[in-house]
Amino acid sequence: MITVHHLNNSRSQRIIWLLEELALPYEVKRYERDPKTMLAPPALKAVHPLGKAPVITDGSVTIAESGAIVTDLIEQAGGERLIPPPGTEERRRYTFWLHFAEGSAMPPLVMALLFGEIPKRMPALIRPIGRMINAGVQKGFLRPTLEAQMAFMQAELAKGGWFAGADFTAADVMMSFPVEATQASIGLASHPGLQDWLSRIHDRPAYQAALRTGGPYAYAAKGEQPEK
Ligand SMILES: N[C@@H](CCC(=O)N[C@@H](CS)C(=O)NCC(=O)O)C(=O)O
Repeated sequence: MITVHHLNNSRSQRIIWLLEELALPYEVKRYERDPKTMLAPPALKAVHPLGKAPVITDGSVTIAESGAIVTDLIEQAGGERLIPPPGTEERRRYTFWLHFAEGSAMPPLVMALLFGEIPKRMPALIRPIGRMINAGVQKGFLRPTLEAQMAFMQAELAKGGWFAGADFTAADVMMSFPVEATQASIGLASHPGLQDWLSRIHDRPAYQAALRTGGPYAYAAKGEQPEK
């Protein structure tokens, strides 16, 4: 039996969702973030040395890293479901988005979060300097990067409706967290194509079932927030 080690409000939500889409048997072990630091509890380090979510275990097998877990689960499900056939343009697109999600889309989102924390954690006297550093990096680098990513993702989705083409695949599952995190960070108001895609994934019965299993998930809000 696959166990998903699930941290609240985290990337492990999409692993529960994928398991629901594939109808593979699994169980969930929940971990709660420290409300102050937002870090995972030490118990997750007992499962995997990095102590981050997601991790899956099954007997003696332990797998960390979302993309590696998604690849393994697709193989376990027979290697044909939610993945385009090898040698096709759709398969190349699938592989691209599977890597893009954590390799390119997430780093600027994490940086935007961390730089936003800098002024909050500085002594009041020098906080204005922290605010200046944050504003400079957000405006000069992070915002343009996020804007370019949103435009690119929307243009690619317009080609077939889903990230790999005309069919929903596990690439859409991988891309859910970056798009949800973009919505939470700067909003998607100027990108209706991304909002539409987000609404379509949120409406999927398997996504809804995963929410019931995974517990409260702050990123599941529909995409109608105004852009910040
Ligand atoms: N690239 C990794 C990122 C893992 C990661 O950073 N997970 C976050 C949750 S979204 C985490 O565990 N954060 C808590 C911590 O760092 O203590 C993946 O996709 O699995």
